[in-house]
Amino acid sequence: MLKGIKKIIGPLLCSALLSAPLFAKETIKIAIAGPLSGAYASFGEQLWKGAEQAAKDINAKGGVLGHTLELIRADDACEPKQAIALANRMVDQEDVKAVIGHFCSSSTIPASNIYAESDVLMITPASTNPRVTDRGLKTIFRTCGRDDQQGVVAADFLNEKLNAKKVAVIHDKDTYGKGIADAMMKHLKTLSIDIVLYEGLTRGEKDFNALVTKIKQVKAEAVYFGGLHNEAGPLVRQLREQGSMIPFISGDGIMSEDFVVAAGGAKMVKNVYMTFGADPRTLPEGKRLVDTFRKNGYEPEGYTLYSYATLQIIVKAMEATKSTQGEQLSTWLKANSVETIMGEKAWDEKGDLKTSDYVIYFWDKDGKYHQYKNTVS
Ligand code: ABU
Repeated sequence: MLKGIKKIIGPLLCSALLSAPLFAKETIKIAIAGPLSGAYASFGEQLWKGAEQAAKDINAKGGVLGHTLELIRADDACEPKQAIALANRMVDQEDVKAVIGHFCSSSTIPASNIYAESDVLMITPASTNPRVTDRGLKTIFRTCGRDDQQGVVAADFLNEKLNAKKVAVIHDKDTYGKGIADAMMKHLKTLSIDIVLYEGLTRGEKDFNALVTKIKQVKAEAVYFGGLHNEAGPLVRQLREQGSMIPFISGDGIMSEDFVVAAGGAKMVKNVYMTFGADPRTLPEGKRLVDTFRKNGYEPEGYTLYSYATLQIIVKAMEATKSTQGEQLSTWLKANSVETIMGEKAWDEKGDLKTSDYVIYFWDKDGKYHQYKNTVS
């Protein structure tokens, strides 16, 4: 009911918020939604740190048409039920004008229904499952790619560079993990590569020794894992402890140095690869920002700069439309591109980026990741 009324009177209120002097001191609230606690908190921290720095920089230059940005911490712990409750709270109680997040696709998908119904713009910097944007919700966007894009890059790498003929495909049974494993496998099948094992593990478990034994029994020449670092780490460690040095490849769900910690140290992640967008830390547009993060003792890894860019995009759309109404922002974003710290971004009708930039990374002897350019040194 509240949501229905908001949708009808929303445009009036929003236009008042951005134009009337009466409300000149009112802040514009933006939710930063993701796992800010729990096993995947390092990813939530990436989203928070990026948006926090962006808000600081934007507010220092006068905010959004004179309004200060206020960020709201929205912790879903990567739990779909918590994400739904949180989305309702952000919309009904916090009255947020846009959402950066969520991180986990399994949270983003149900939460996005609530934002769309309430006419609130949601841009996820990190949820890569195709269903985030394939459901046709008008106010839902992303600043990352899709798993049907990164899965193909991983399969081609297994075929062309690793020359693996027998691959074990493991996933964590979650929306993202199973989805990316299946997308990768679909392309692998077109390359006539044998899938010698296809199995789901349970999130939160730490002992994968029985699974590793199976991987060895089927004589897999490489392992593909769909899931997050908390499970990828122990899996690769136990593989190495059982004496197998076969290549291990995964997706953006392990894009955190916490993966190395979960694996038991840098020596365990030798011969580990992953897919992720081209490293935004190396772009000239972001150099000064990267230096600022590093000066403050924070390495802007993974999705940190994606989150920074996402707030730039939201602000640009609000300034251009003089509105916070989701559908107006959406229409503008689908018709315009935005210059960000990660370069120029533009979207298709579904809210997906028009350009995909997935590449392969490897982990070096010090436990740092680098883009793979035909060598791991
Ligand atoms: N894309 C990596 C992990 C987040 C998710 O899509 O669930």
